[in-house]
Amino acid sequence: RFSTAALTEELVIPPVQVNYTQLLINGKFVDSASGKTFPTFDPRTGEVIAHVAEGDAEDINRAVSAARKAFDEGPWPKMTAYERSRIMLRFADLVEKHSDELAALETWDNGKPYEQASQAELPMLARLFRYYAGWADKIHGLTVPADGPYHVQTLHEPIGVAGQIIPWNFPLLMFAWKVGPALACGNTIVLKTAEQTPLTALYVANLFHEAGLPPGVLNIISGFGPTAGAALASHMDVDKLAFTGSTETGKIVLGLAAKSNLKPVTLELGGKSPFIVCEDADIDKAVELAHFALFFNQGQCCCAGSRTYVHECVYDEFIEKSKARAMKRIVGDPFKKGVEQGPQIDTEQFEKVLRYIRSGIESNATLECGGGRLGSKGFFIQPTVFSNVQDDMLIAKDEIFGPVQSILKFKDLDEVIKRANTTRYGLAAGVFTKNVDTANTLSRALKAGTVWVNCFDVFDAAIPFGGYKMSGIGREKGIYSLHNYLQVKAVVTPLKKAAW
Ligand code: TXE
Repeated sequence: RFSTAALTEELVIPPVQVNYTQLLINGKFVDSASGKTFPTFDPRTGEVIAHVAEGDAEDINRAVSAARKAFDEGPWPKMTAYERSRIMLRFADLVEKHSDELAALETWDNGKPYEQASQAELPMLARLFRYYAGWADKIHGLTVPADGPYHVQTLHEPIGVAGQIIPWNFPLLMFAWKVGPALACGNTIVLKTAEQTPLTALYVANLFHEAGLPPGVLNIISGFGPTAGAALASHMDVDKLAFTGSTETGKIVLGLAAKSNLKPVTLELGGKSPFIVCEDADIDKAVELAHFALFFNQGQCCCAGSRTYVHECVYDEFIEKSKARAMKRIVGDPFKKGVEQGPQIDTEQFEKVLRYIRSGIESNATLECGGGRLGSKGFFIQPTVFSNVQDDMLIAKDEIFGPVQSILKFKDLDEVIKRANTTRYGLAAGVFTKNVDTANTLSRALKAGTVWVNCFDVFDAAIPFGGYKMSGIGREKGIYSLHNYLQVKAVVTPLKKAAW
């Protein structure tokens, strides 16, 4: 039993314990077929939190069979949409009831600040399920005017068994983005969590059953990518695959889907998003927003504003103030009040970020502050700012996924548009200006799935999210995500002469 109260003087957090470590198949917690387990770690210390059942191909088979039966035999897809939406609403209420324990468990397994988990992510989790509960009974087809004596209608049907693979940076939100729309449309699900963060999805899936979800509708498999993940992506009885993670793994799962049963795939992948500060911007606000755009969630955001382009007229002032802001950033135990930045997720990501910092120094970018690990325990990294970054440096091209801000200088709009778009990614972009013409020009010219103007990381349930280019395929959230989980069937019936 872990008591967070011991870790903090100022913040009172309920003690939390790990209750669920098995796989969730057909509404029951079960061991893996092999009996194997794997450890999940506390990123503050590198110590083991718990051993979790390790799912493999055989467990994916068991989970897919349960999801198939629940889809084919019901009751889920055959329930009224209103009944489905009531269960989703009850689930959202339970999330709110358990929100303190859930936030603590998320922080423990992931390392993100408790205040962020409890004040931002848990409310968003409940909100997203309420949003999609609202859609459940508003999904309907069309009547279509055809050239001839036919009555033509489209039926929007659930697609079947959805396979979903999620990453570790926002374990609960990624669960919500995937599960919410799939359930609203009447699908059944096998979801594989990330091996770094298996705990909270098991907890919330159990709440879903408490809310009345029938067995087999939502199955959760903890396990590794090349085993459990690959088995899910290549399963012949999975009708749709949704994946969030790296571009490299996205290519692999797309290939596995193609080689197996050609299941449709949505992908939400990496990014290298530009954040453009124009000469007319309020510099203090721009500095704060650019800082937030990059450092939020330890820099572990697919849409992080990781190329900060600053107009030459305000560049020097911007660098000074960005450096001062980063040096003030409060890094420490994520359970403590006021802490803005916790540890990176694991040793692999920690080493990757430090490698990129070394690469920035070696390529002669100017290290303004930070540049190394913080402390000697856990995976903490100093908030790091580089100036004089050039487009061809690795730190300006690759997704670092850590607290490393790269600041680049630009002269005019045409130039910055071209440079901002010269990337294999296209997930998001930020624009900071007081001029509406500049805002309109940039937001139309930037090749990115989201453009935030004078704001960043606004993640309303109704706003679609997804990438251009190698940042992905398809959109999640909003009405757009429903299309990922529906088949459209055209039904054509000849009309009698009198009716025509
Ligand atoms: O990602 P992976 P990793 C980026 C970020 C990070 C890098 C590597 O740059 O540094 O990816 O992180 C499962 N078949 N993002 O290694 O491997 C895996 O088990 C099927 C961006 O964690 O893509 C996990 O559940 N599945 C990102 C999920 O894929 C496989 C969020 C993501 O892991 C698999 C995370 C396989 N062969 C990392 N191999 C974002 N877009 O937000 C792995 N997986």
